[in-house]
Amino acid sequence: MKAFEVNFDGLVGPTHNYGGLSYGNVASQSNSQAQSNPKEAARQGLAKMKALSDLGFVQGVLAPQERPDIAGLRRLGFGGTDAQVIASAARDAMPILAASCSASSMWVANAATVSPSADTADRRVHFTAANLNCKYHRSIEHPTTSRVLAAMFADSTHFAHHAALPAVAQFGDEGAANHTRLCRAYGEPGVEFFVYGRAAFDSRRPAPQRYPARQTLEASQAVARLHGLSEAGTVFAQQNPAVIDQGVFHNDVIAVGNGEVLFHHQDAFLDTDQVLGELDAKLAARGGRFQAIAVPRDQVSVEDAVRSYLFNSQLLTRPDGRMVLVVPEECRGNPRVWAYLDGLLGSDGPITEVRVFDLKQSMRNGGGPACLRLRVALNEQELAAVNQGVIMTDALYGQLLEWVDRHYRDRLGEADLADPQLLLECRTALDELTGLLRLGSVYPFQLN
Ligand code: SUG
Repeated sequence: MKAFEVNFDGLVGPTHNYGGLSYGNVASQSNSQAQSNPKEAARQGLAKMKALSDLGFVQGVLAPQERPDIAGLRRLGFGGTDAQVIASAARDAMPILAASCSASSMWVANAATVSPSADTADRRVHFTAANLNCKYHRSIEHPTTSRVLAAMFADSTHFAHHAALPAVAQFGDEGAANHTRLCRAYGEPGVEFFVYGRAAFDSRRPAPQRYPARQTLEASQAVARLHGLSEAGTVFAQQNPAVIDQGVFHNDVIAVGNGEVLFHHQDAFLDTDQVLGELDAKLAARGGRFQAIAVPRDQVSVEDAVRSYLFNSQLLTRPDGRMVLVVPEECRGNPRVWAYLDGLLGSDGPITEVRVFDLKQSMRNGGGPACLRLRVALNEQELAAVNQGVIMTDALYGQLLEWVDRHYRDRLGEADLADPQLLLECRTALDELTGLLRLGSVYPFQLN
């Protein structure tokens, strides 16, 4: 049976702003308080989705969330009408209101970890929503994420959904941003590669000193157990703590895998030789031929990788079997990275094309092409069982563009977050969106 990797991209929400909320994420910290443009952000994301769909890739859309998160603010003691909740939070706790307004659910690589049916014990596609409990603004995403994923992948003969792991730092889970899958073909059993930042229950393992390690080994192991993965089909590796301290807050900022290829920075992992050896052996046992492309630090430094987001690219297999690397504009702006890519294309390797996208609005918060998409490998039957309302078509693209133009502001600063009108705009837009994407009722304001 034919199988595909479907990329579901997060649609940027109407409250996209620069809150400086992510300690350890250099872009988020350095653009704190800058004016954002939610309309442009959503258009940039849609342009990428449309371009990839036009190239023949199956492309999906993942809906944004209701913000500000009024229910969350009520849990924190702000009361009265919705407008009063916003006003008192703005007066007494602006940083908490800002966190409650974040459109961070757009980075859907953090929405969940997904295991294709070829890898799982019960031969269903498994999803575990990420608890994202390292940051408040992200920890509030998973309840709605779970409802949206359940509405997209509703058929329980093909899809299994797991609730987010316990919300404590020891089980910190950032979803697919720390997970990649190697395989000979998407529909065949593959090797799921989990990369963690620290081992929470083993203090002898090294850990970063400056910035938090968001993903723990114990969280990755729990996800593998929930999904029914085999030992032959999993590899766990520790991220190099030194690169976390340089701003590599997720593994997908320093490595990306697809098919039999792992494109990574030389300094990405601890115990690199052992990790690559295990990937090689396990993929070989599944009939695959592992190909690691290690980018040397003397050509691209970790700092260049963090600034350009070279590794936060999408590595996609074209219909002709060659691979295309989808990179952000910032890669072209960095002479060392651009020279490296030039050399890569001239080499005899599997990557034969580079496509550049302008994603500046998202990049200023540390979100590149790979952050904006959740990969789901599906066979033909499973793809047919997906809610077709979320699959990108020319018609849906046109409707979504028109919807963005009608509902989104073209400028948002911190003061605007206190405007109660923003909540109403967001709810009106999302109510219409659930109709366009045929999701039913998924948002708190639709459920009460
Ligand atoms: O969690 N930025 C996100 C970026 C997530 C990128 N995702 C992947 N690498 N897969 C984060 O740090 C910044 C929000 C702000 O500062 O307003 C933010 O949440």
